[in-house]
Amino acid sequence: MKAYYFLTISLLCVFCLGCDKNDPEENPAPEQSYRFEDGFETTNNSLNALFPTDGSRWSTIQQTDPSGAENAISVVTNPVSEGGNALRILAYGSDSQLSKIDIEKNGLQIPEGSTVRISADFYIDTTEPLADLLLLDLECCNCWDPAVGDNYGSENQCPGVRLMMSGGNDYLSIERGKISGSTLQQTRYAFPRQQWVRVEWTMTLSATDSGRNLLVIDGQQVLDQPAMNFPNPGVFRDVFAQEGIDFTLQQPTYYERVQIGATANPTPRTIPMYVDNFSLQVD
Ligand SMILES: [Ca+2]
Repeated sequence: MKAYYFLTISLLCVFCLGCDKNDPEENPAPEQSYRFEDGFETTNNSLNALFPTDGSRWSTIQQTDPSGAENAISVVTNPVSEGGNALRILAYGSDSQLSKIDIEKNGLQIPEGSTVRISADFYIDTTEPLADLLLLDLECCNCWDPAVGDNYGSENQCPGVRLMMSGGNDYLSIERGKISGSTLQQTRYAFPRQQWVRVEWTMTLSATDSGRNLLVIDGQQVLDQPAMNFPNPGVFRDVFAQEGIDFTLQQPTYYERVQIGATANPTPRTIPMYVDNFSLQVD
């Protein structure tokens, strides 16, 4: 059912894109810039220190274990790309459960029209195939129609855009299935392994095909492609209408959370990785 749903919305997207233009003046860029940066620095490698009660650092851990294995997350001193600590992620392969282990910052309010710059360093400590591994998600959950609820499973209830290994193995690309878009694919630059890799993802958010999508890996620009990168109310309405469901994208719509790590590891393989030097800038 889920596969059918994604296929349906992907196909519909082809027909619907560009037929629901928004007035740019209705979606002005935010009046105040926002910046969050975190290099996972702690004393005594304390994971808890990343979650202070004042909300100034990270919000939570997302963890879904496969049956028979327990994913792991910790603060380590080696390797690091910045300072004295990095985040270590160990994501076991998926079985009947989709394996996930990542760190999340929520409570954001990033509207259409914003320019979002997300950057981080990744160290993927395996040479095994990584096809479909997801590393970074920017999503809204409050925009989901509460009247529709979980009719399509919890996987689908937070629309957004994600960075995914694609192109057969290790070409990091921009995945848009949760907003009914196709993957913005690159095969120019394979993701280096067992070394630090700088990832810089810049978007100007738009619910039409005028969104800007720029991806730079280790200083190599691998994507610069205009495309929708924000949920479009008309697309969601039309997609769900095909299933006989009334769906109203909740307004105002904001991207509200960012997740980094193995936000999903659909491979059957164990993936050890490190993350450091994260920043998110909204203008
Ligand atoms: Ca650090």
